[in-house]
Amino acid sequence: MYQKLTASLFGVATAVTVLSSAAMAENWRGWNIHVDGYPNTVAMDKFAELLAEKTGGEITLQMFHGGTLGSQPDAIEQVRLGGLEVGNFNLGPIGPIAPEANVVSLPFIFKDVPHMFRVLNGEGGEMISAGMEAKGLIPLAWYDAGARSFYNGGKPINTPADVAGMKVRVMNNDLYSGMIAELGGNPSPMAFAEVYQALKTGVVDGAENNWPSYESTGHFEVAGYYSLSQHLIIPECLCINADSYNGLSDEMKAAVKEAAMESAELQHSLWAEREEASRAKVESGGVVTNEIADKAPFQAAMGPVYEGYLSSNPDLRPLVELIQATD
Ligand code: GTR
Repeated sequence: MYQKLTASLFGVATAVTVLSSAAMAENWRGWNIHVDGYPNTVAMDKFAELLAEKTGGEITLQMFHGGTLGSQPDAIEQVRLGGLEVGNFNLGPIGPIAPEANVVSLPFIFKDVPHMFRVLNGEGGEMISAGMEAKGLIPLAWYDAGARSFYNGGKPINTPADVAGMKVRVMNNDLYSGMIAELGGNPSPMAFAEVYQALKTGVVDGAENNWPSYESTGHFEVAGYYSLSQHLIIPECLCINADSYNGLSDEMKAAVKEAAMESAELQHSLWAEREEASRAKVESGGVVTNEIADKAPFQAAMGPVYEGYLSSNPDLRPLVELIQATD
């Protein structure tokens, strides 16, 4: 009897040892919405490569591109809850979950992309990161997504009156719906993957995005007027599930962080090239681009959007002011 017990206990102990050494190698899964060759796709693949290299194979990452694992809001939930470990997310759809991160979705809050990065790399970035971490997401590094402008199939937009009555697709975030409504348009929140058909069939009249997404999705083929409103400059993150990261040893954390920073560095340089290439491609495909001589009326119309954000989040006024005071 005693012998039998020892033997079976020994069996259990062996099984536990085998299990725990198998559990040491982490196999992560990552989400990305973009197509092959897009700067973020290349940079996320680079992240996977660097991760394996810098952790000596202890952490591997399998990337799923093209939104194959679901829409962005769903994928954000997945990474928050740990169903997926990693994602390249736009902060737009993170805003409704983490109010601090929603500050970047206030129209015209950033003067330009360098201003956005100065904020992200300072105290503002720390507040945004802390707000995201409290919701289960850690931004390991920031990706560039340029500026978003309006496009549609009917006419150039020069004033808010040109947006009036237009049905415009936005990402899922009340701030964007408010933004379109304040310009007199009809906001239509919709998943990224549905926008091409919606533009083509006239379900919406227009949408808004940066040059690379306008080009990579083919939206330019069905909405040929691109008006440089540059009303939103939204950063993106290379984000990780908070428990997956916080459960790592310090050494592994450093390796993961380093891989993310190097991936972001690559993304930034690929982004700069792609913005130019995408613009050249769509313009040679017949897109009519216009500068907006006076953006002040667009900015002035955003008062209620700011007021709405601040009245729901009075404690975030200092963050808004910090961004506005950052040179
Ligand atoms: C792109 C962004 C995507 C997604 C998309 C959209 O610029 O990189 O993550 O947010 O816009 O409009 O849904």
